[in-house]
Amino acid sequence: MLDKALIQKLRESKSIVVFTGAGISAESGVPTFRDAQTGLWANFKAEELATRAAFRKNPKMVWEWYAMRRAMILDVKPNAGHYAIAEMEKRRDVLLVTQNVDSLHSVAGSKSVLELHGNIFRTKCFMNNEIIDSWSDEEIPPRCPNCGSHLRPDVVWFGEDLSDGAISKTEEAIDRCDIFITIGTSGLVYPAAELPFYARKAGAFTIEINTEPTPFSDYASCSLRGKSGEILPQFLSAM
Ligand code: BV8
Repeated sequence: MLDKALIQKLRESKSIVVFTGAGISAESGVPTFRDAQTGLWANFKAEELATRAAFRKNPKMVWEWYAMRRAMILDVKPNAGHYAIAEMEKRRDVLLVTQNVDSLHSVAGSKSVLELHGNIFRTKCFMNNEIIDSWSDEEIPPRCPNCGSHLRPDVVWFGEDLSDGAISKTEEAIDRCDIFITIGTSGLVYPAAELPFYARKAGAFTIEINTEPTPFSDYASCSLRGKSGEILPQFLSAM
């Protein structure tokens, strides 16, 4: 159960920034980044596969890793945590900033979603980053119909910059918000991992929801240990 002070904070809130990581999709059955890889990719860490170098070295293996993840995500549904955040948008001014590439927040009905690390269901040309909607499946990975280069998922790989303005747009929203909620992220990937600390410095009331402690836990105004799918519906009732 939430304590009275926290319920009061949520009740009085006007503007909220919600920041999510892979943990919010765990209860939908999507393995988190910390979970071990399986199958053909069992000997690789996600950080080793999600890079330009890995794609250049073995485009087929990396393309098929994303194809397997897309297929797995298409088989799952958003969970109570995703739906609670989507519902919050109808009761408060909410900006949802996610590190996830699985689209589950949008499927759950969230409208104001900022995808810091792209989206696994969008595909682009490896050479010029142009989004490509259709291609022939003769080859794996498929070729760009315009220039013949390989196609790749439109996600931000390690070593690649986030899209222009994503972080500054988030910081502008944080400067205006009274509550910042960070959910299901180990806080190990930068620059996204700096956002909760930015919110603390900006004077927001910072709430963490995670099943384990993280580098931010000791700095949060309130750090809740538990599952986001169980805690977020309680937040919604307080609003
Ligand atoms: C950048 C898309 C500037 C791809 C992702 C050396 C060279 C180059 C860069 C670096 C370098 N060293 C460091 C860097 C920076 C690097 C970085 O941070 N590396 C880390 C490994 C140290 N960052 C970058 O490269 C970024 N770009 O810096 O550009 C630059 C440019 C050139 C040169 C230098 C700098 C780009 C980073 C983006 C990478 N792309 N995703 C794909 O998906 O395939 S990151 C990916 O991993 C996710 O998007 C997510 O962001 C991250 C995983 O983190 P989490 O979401 O936190 O998930 P995780 O599994 O870790 O944790 C889950 C948590 O949930 C756990 O705490 C668990 O306890 C909790 N949980 C589980 N179940 C529940 C739960 N909580 C609540 N309820 C539950 N039920």
